Amino acid sequence: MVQERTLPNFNAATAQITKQEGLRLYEDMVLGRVFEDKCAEMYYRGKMFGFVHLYNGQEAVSSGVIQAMRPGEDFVCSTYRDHVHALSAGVPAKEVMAELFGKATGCSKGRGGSMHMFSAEHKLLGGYAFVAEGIPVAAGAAFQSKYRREVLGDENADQVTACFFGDGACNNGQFFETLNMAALWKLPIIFVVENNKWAIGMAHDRATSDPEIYKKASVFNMVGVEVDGMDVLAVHEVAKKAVARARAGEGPTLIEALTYRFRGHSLADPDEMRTQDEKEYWFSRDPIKKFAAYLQEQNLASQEEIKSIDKKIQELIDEAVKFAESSPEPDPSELYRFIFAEDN
Ligand SMILES: Cc1ncc(C[n+]2csc(CCOP(=O)(O)OP(=O)(O)O)c2C)c(N)n1
Ligand SMILES: [Mg+2]
Repeated sequence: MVQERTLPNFNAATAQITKQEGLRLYEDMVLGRVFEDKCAEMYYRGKMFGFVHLYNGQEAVSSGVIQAMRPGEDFVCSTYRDHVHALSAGVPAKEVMAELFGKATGCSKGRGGSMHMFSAEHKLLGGYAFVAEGIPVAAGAAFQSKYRREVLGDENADQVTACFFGDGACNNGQFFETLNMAALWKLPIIFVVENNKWAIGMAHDRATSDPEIYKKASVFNMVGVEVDGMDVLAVHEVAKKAVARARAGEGPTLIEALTYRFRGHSLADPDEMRTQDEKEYWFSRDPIKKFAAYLQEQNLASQEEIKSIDKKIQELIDEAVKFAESSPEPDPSELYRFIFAEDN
């Protein structure tokens, strides 16, 4: 038997989502899942190089949080497991796929690859290869919103920043230093820990003094909440509250989402450390299957509507692959471009 943490109580009836909201959350999660499954296929067919870290299983966290924000205005900061955060933030699937293929049409112009998705247009602050590297960067984005609003008097500068990172990152100094500053300065930021129980092959419980990460917020006088990261509605509810708190100038929140990655750490990982029992426990809690069933039970969607979303997303991803395959490589004459800022 797998010993798992007791999940926090959540009454779905309090969520009261509309049909439109429900379908949007569902579609966003399916987009992440189908995209990542296609990535695995393309990686093993030799279409992309370097490390590729997939997000399968964790979709409810990305969708639940980012769909509670204002697309194209609020900032999102990711890690090396960044494709799905980029998609939820609105970066077109074809641009994310092209980036993975190293093509000039990719969202980072083919210069970044899997771990370095970026989009100024969609306020995606980047994927970051170093563990915890994005945390201070996200605090910088939140600081500039506050500074522009309070010091420069820009009424429109009410953007919130969401900063995603893993359980492993919470043992890193940047986590503690940044949370201290964010709380001190009441920055408009939400820290989202995706606790998937593992940092490559290191089990979370063996690596940290108190495995309940949300409790670490209390030493900074910050609100800390734990949430079932396999339940998109539960994540969405806590995210909405955290976004509202940040936007109202009441400061940051630390959200610990209890989740699981369905694949190995990266596509090069044989995934031999985790037990079959543990994997099966979490597979049975698949956030997408669970939410599809919920939508139907609540009469928010019919089986046909669910199927038509699945089909639409499958087509979109097939198009994304065609786009990536037919796109040009970056031109060698542009080797030195995008290293320094340009004047235009
Ligand atoms: C500063 C730093 N140390 C070590 C590594 C090697 N490394 C890459 S991923 C990883 C595990 C991080 O786990 P976690 O933060 O839980 O994120 P997850 O992979 O589970 O999403 C480590 C140690 C790194 N990339 N950066
Ligand atoms: Mg982890």
